[in-house]
Amino acid sequence: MESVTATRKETQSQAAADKASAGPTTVQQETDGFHLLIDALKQNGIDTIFGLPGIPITDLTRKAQAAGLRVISFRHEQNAGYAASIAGFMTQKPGICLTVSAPGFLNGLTALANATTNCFPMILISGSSEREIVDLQQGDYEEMDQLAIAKPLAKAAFRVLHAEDIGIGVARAIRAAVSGRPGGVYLDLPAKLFPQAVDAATGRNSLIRVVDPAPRQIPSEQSVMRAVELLQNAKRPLIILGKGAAYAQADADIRALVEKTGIPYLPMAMAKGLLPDTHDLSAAAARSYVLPEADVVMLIGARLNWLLSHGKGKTWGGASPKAWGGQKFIQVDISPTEADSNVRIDAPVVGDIGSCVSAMLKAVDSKWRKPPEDWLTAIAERKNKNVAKMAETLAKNPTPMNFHSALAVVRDIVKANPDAMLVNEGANALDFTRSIVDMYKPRKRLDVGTWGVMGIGMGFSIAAAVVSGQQVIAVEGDSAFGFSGMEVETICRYNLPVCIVILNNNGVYRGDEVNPTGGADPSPLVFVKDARYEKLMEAFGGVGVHATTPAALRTAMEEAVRSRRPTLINAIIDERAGTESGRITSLNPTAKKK
Ligand code: FYN
Ligand code: ADP
Repeated sequence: MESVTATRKETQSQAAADKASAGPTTVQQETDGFHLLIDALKQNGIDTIFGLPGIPITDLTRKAQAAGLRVISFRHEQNAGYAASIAGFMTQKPGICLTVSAPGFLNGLTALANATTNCFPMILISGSSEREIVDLQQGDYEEMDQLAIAKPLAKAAFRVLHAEDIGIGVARAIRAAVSGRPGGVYLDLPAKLFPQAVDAATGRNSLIRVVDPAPRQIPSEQSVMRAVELLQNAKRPLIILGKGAAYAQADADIRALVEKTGIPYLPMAMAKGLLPDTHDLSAAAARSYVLPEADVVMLIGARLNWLLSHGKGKTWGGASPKAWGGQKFIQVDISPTEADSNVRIDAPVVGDIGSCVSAMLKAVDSKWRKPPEDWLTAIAERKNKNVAKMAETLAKNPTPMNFHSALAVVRDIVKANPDAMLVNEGANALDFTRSIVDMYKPRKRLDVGTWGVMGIGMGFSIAAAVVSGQQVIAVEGDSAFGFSGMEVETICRYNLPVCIVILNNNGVYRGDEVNPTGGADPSPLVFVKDARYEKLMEAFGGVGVHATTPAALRTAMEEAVRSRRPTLINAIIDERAGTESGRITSLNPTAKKK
């Protein structure tokens, strides 16, 4: 039901007269911009706001909390923005980030741009300064034309000037964020809007409960048949599952399609667990074999961007860095313009993944022939070899710890707690975790995404805990942690079940670099040696652990999961462990060394 939180506006004399007579009250019901915004969000199923109070939205955060919204207040807007964006990914509802004007807005903007890049639905709501002064550039407090700045970085951007338009502004923002390819939306709310009074009934009528915000998009029958035929005639078919497939929440049908067709699949990082990583048809451990060898590749919610070497070049068996490897591609995606962006797409299937996959499932009938046995055997051989090699490395117990011996522990803990959310960022800390730690359920792995951005760690962890209520395990490089480390206070303040494991090797990539001049300054790539990150958590009442062995790490993680207390484990890794930029060393213009 609609629930306009009306402010009671009574003249003092009227109130006094009523009090005196104790007779029936004549009140004029009014609402205002604050309450209309809160009601518009609530009516559309928004229950949480991630943000940071300040001028002009301080009172909004108070009133939102008073009205029953959960308001999670951060130490820096960027982290609130990342939290909102990943809440959007997890729930298919736009995650809301609320910031102050100019600098607060800009701090949130990185996360908004990242959300757009990653196709996460999010709305950044920022208060802004007085329009008349901003537009004449007369030098207002935190003066900035925020709408103009947000536009190129967002999927859509809107400004509301009149309280009666808040309902429409919120409705447009929600539709833009979640329909079609999801993305980041900016909503500009000037300070003057909030106290604007509106008659309560008019206000109530101005609100919109958005009907069918992300309408199904049914693929054409012809496109489905074209794709299925191509797959059926393939000698070496491969399915690639991306985070769009994870987002779609079509888990059972995606699994059924893989299993019914018998086609091996490769999960992109955030699609890990969509089917359990231990699934027989997972080709993750044979990645560099299947990409060049496959003859037909079906992408489901994955783009042929840098993470897939643009679908061409040596990774795909091409003769030179830009040469096509000869594969035919099927692309299942909601965006009709995604196809042909890097290589030819022979069979685009445009629609929402749920509808596309269920249509394909129907087309795969009892006459379906599974892929040739020699393809499956060849993959299994590569896979078994890599898995055995990995098992051997994981079994070692070097002193000091390295990434493998520490992550062998994380792997066991995640296996024992498959509902736990895993957040992961860093370079080596990211790459090793991705290939060592198996995921068992969909949308449990949250990581640096399309940009490979550092700084998502604590924002994602907080949202993961708030949205899912599950234990969160954040595996962080020591450098990556630094971008959002202050949010451990937020984690403690809300008493969230977050266990942070810092794989600490004293620097960016590794910790043993020296200043080549012999000067007093350290290398730009190293940090304070033996930094005691765990004390940061202790400072706010959480549990801090300094772990130098896998056994100590295991005990600390088990205790964190048991107690659900905020925990930071400073896992000391050999400072010589780590490669520049991890598995993407080749992207460094000069340092091509491995
Ligand atoms: C994978 N592998 C495994 C397993 N899973 N071996 C054994 N067991 C298991 N379970 C193997 C896989 O076959 C590869 O070996 C290797 O491990 C690496 O697999 P991965 O990670 O899937 O492959 P790769 O080549 O690293 O993937 C490319 C990529 C990925 C671009 C998709 O690197 C990625 O997502 N990178 C994001 C990086 C990022 O954003 N970094 C931020 C850095 S910040 P082979 O088959 O033998 O090759 C600034 O520096
Ligand atoms: P990854 O990084 O895992 O490869 P990408 O972010 O590159 O994944 O690709 C995700 C793709 O999924 C995007 O092209 C996006 O348009 C698409 N997508 C997102 N949500 C849906 C959906 N519900 N239905 C169909 N496609 C979707």
